[in-house]
Amino acid sequence: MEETQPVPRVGVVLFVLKGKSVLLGRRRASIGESTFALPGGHLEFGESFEECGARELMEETGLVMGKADFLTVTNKVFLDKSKPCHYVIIFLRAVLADPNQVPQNPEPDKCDGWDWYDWDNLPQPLFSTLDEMVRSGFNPFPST
Ligand code: 8DG
Ligand code: MG
Ligand code: MG
Repeated sequence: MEETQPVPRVGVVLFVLKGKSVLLGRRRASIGESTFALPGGHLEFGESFEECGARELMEETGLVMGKADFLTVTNKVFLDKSKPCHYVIIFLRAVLADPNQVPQNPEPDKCDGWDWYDWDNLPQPLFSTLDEMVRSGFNPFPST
């Protein structure tokens, strides 16, 4: 059988914000195993970034996404894996449709659970791409 060449994939990842807190979960996945990461996943054919973000948030946390805004984009190659990966990641800032809704963990094979963490006191270790953003001074909160 013909070997398929690796290709870059597109992901949508969400900074879900509540007050001064952000939603994080500890990953159970080959990339970033045991690190705290944002909800998100792969863009599916025909989806807008917002549709992908809302679907991944629902699949991963059961939460309903409210208003979302584009924040930034990264282009990252993960070479340290047995199977190298290349991701273009679209980062959105989002709030919940209902700020009182509590996160669930419908994919326990992929995540230990979700919780809110104060931006000024983030848990460690953070997922590498998130860690790089935080260290560079990136701030997902609206400037007003
Ligand atoms: P899917 O099957 O549900 O479509 O995908 P997933 O299993 O939810 O994908 P994912 O690994 O959570 O996200 C896709 C890739 O996005 C991930 O392998 C690496 C990249 N990525 C970053 N930063 C972050 C982040 O903070 N959170 C998440 N979830 N993915 C991130 O570069
Ligand atoms: Mg997912
Ligand atoms: Mg995911």
